[in-house]
Amino acid sequence: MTETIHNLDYEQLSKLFWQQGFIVIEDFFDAKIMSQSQSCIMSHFGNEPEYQHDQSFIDLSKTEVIPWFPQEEGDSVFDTIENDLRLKKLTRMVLGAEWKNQYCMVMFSKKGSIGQAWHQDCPPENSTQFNLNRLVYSMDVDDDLGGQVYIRPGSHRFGALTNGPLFEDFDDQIVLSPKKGTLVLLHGHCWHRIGELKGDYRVSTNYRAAPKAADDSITDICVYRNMRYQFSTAKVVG
Ligand SMILES: O=C(O)CCC(=O)C(=O)O
Ligand SMILES: [Fe+2]
Repeated sequence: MTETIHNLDYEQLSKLFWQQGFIVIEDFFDAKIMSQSQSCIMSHFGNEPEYQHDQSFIDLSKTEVIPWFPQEEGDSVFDTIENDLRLKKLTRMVLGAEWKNQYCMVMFSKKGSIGQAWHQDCPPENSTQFNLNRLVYSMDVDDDLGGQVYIRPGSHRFGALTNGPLFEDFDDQIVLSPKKGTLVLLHGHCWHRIGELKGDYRVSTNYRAAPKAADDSITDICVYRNMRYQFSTAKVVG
């Protein structure tokens, strides 16, 4: 089911995205721009970054990750990646001519992070209301590092996550180990989680986009197996 596509057949990639709820393209970005992005991220986080989310959110959601919105600070490497014409074309093929950028969010995990529990980035009840994760990996994720990406293929059509263990292994889950330069497109309704980090740190950057019809606050409520959490109010809402 997980196909890795190397040449850019935009039609085929879009079809595969809608079948699986995600696609993986290795070597989408060249090593030079990935290294630039990575060193910018590392100099921002330094050696001892602190978790910024509310402690009760971290405890409840099992999400040990530190977000950063780098475009607010104006380093142009993030704009260069966001403006990549192939990325824009692929996004257009997947979302249609009318789509919008949401924001660029770097996610940093420290040594010992348990990762992120199964979640959907936004409520799945209305199929027109979703975000598109455009995940760019500026460092290798592999077995030794941990922090792999777990996805249930086709689960953007399954509706809301069922109750159950927050890090359950599903028989049909797939596990991605994205290398430096890999682009992963992932539908926000698709069930996904991040595995435990065994190495020192892990970095991913999400250039979130959405269909034009999606609400601008679409990712304000994240769906977990044990709760729905609203970031703007820092409250459990269901
Ligand atoms: O860090 C990743 O690989 C993906 C994290 C995630 O769940 C997301 O960006 O929605
Ligand atoms: Fe997510």
